[in-house]
Amino acid sequence: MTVYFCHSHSRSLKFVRHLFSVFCLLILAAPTAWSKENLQEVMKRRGLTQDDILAAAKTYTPTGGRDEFLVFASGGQSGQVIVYGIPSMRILKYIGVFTPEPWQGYGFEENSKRVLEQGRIDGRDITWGDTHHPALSETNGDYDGQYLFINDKANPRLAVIDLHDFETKQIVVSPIYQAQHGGAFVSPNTEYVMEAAQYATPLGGDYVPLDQFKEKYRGGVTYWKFDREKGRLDPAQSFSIELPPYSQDLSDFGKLASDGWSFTNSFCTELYVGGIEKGRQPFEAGCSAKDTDYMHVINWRKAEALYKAGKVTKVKGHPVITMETAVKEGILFLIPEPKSPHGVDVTPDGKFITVSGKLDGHTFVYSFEKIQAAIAKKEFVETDPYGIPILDMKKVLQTQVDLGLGPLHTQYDSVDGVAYTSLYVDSMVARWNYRTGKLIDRIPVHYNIGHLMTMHGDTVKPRGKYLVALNKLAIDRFNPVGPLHPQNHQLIDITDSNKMTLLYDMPLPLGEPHYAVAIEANLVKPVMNYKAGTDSRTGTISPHKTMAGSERIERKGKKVEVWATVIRSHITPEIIEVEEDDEVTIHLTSLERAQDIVHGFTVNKYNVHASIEPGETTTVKFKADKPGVYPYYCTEFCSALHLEMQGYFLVKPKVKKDKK
Ligand code: CUK
Ligand code: CUA
Repeated sequence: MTVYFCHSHSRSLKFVRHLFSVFCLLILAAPTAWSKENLQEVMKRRGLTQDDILAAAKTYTPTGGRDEFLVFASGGQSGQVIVYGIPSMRILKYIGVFTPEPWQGYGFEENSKRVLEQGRIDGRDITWGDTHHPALSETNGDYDGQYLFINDKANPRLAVIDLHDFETKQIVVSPIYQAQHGGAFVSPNTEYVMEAAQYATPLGGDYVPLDQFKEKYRGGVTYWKFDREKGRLDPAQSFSIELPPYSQDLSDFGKLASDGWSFTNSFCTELYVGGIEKGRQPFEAGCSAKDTDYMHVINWRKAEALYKAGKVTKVKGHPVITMETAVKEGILFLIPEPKSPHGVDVTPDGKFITVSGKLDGHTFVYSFEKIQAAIAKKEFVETDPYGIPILDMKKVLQTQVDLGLGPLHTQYDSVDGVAYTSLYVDSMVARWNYRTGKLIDRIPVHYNIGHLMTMHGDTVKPRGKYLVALNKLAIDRFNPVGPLHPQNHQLIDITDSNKMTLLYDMPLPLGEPHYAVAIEANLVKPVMNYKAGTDSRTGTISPHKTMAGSERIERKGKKVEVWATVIRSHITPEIIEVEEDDEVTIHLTSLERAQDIVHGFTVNKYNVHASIEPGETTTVKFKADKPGVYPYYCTEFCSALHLEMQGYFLVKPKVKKDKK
């Protein structure tokens, strides 16, 4: 029919003819809504290749489809965790961890405020976090889908997320560090969650001048006991090992062959303290003067026994095994590692440990068997300034591989011996074999990759299939959105042993996700609703559980307490009237059982918000310090009568007695 228009040659005004021809061109140039395009036409219009179509087919998930793997990515500076699916790369959830998260009511209702309050430091609310490393709980060295842990580097904290409802349940603060990077990493049966300090400080954080750096500043590694029954870390059963003031970087637990041991790399073993403004060399030079740094090799099972035997000193009430004890008892050793190392990753069989030197350009593979042999024979080349025995690198090294520039982190494949290492400077992923020390192939990524992740890639049983490159820069990959670009997670197909293939670019607009972990989706079994009256943050039935018909308002002096229920489509009660300066507590119970029917609750202008999920009981609290009329309402479009799910909160002004 369009053709008719174009050829219907009227002898009317030139202008009209011109309009017609423009219209005609438009129709020919772009298919209109009413013409069905076939695949070839779409490919032509969008400039897609056969490979693009294949990549799309490998990632596209039709409506209602599910992902094979779930990713838990650090939310970086957002202090949150990002959950997305593989292969679709669809974001499924942001979990509030160290930072208030309004949708989930996290930090805006009392129950979750109590979790955030656990993260207070020196009485101060810290409402952000620099999250780096998420870790999934493990059973026999493989993910079990029960818990997720994540660290906060800036404020030395560790959080526990229960995957039965994807909520943060606990935050613990390190009693002895001022910074914390080498965590979270879990032991093969999640007995402990490990974290190492990063920037050396006096343990406990007291003031000591920098000229006493060597004597008084320290690093360390903490083993937080995890109580799986309770689903909480137990500070009363946790302990640390004092380490030299080398900047401890990343850690990993041994497994299978190396079970019972843990490994922590370090940089700045030069003990440099900076001072560019005083005419000294800058940190980056002072901290990379030497050709090697040290990996700490720790027998944590023996350390646990020492702790249980009371061979500790207390720092701020926290048990610490001193370096002296650690050396005397033979639980701590050092191994030289490549210059400015980053990343330490134990192979699935636990037999090898890989460490990459950012400035060395080599990835080192250490043999755990050789390490054990050297320790048994006491083959030490020297001790460090703190008396810690140093193993002969040449004797414990399995192989040393040149993968490219700026190697960082390593993950493993389901194929025996195959590893993947990120190359920050080269912006590539290298596939190689840690048994043979051979580079297999490399794929460019865009750009500047930090961590990388394969499916179950840090467990005893990697699943292969996919790899995600967690790139620091996106530069030209997406539509520009100002100077702060999104990060770019690139999905890479690793099923072809000849060639890795890039499948998808996912912009991540939340924080800098350092590390991520991916688990088979069917291993995670979250609930769809709570047992009636559950306080989700404690997992217990709330004393304020309220059933239909027992809603009430009670006053005790200046305290007004409300027990309310929510269900489609009303909040009971609907009118709450208080007096100026009353302390108001509103407990809300959802009477819903249906999946995905969530109500939100706010009292306008009082900065409270709750997400009341099916079966949940939660509480908001505030002081009615400003007389007036405040609507309250449900903030989720929960039903056709959602807008009517409202009420009035009235604050009567005080009667001014002294005015006649
Ligand atoms: S770190 Cu960020 S790229 Cu904190 Cu694991 Cu290596
Ligand atoms: Cu409940 Cu809207």
